[in-house]
Amino acid sequence: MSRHLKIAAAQLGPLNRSDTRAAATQRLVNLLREAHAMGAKFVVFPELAFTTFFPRWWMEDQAEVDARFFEKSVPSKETQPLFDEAKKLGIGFYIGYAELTPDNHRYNAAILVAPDGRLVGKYRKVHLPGHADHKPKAAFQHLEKKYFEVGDLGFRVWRYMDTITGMLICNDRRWPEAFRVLALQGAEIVALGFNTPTENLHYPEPPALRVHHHLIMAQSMAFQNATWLIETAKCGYEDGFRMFGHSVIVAPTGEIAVKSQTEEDEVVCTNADIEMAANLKRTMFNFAAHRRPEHYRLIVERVGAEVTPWRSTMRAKRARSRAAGSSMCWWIRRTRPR
Ligand code: CDT
Repeated sequence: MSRHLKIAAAQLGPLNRSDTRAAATQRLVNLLREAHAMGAKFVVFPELAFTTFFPRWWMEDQAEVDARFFEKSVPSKETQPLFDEAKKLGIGFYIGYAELTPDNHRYNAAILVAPDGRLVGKYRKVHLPGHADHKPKAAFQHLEKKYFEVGDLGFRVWRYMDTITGMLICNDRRWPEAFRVLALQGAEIVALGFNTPTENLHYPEPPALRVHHHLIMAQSMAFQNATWLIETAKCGYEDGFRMFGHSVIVAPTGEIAVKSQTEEDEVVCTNADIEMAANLKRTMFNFAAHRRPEHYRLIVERVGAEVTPWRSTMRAKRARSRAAGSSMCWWIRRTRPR
């Protein structure tokens, strides 16, 4: 049985602070039309796709931040044309935005919309990178921990366009746990939007190495979880700060099916064989047959790495060997000075 779906990554070039939501929406509509002309049925837009990547600035007037960068409802009057066009063209899509809830919570969110315009699901970003404090000496800020709360919806999948589809956002792609939780629910497609600065805020790092990490993560996450993975960038010089492109669609084999070439508005598309994911889940990555969760308990019990100090390891081993009736075991002999 073959199951194919034409999937696309609709990358955005820079959206500056001065760009209105209406202007951003018009560009998204243009990308949607381009994807439609390529035959796409499911389109993934970037993280925070209606505005500039505002967490790069320290801002104190939260009311102004809310008005300029957060969405109180999606769609809104300004963003409605994207939803209308998608419905008209019969295209399903993923899009990221800054969500302000009626009870005043703020999340970095993404939604999944069906080709008939129905809202299928919502995800709120769990892994928030950066910091919450002002770093006046840094070239730019990464204040996701200031502006957003940790997502409270978990990692879910949806029956969607004859597939099982899950959503993640940007920094989530660095955490294998996020992908595995989706894969354990049968995810065949993972959609993810990102904004990744070309410069590392925390320590000097060659930009090419950052792209290398982005690509090896995408390839390994797709393969080890037997999913199609669509990762879409917002990129280019946004308000003078560069973010890299390299939007990719990766097959469940870990091979890059298509990749963007620019740091501008650009669509890449592929005809995805969804059964390829299902087959790998029955064979190499048949979780039910091969996983050993009884040995993975630390994954959920421990947050940070804890290394037992060498001295207490020695003491524990000595005590164990004494209890076993041996006065000295091989590892003490080996560590004793000769
Ligand atoms: N938007 C986002 O999550 N960006 C992060 C930057 C990490 S460096 C603070 C990313 O993982 O790409």
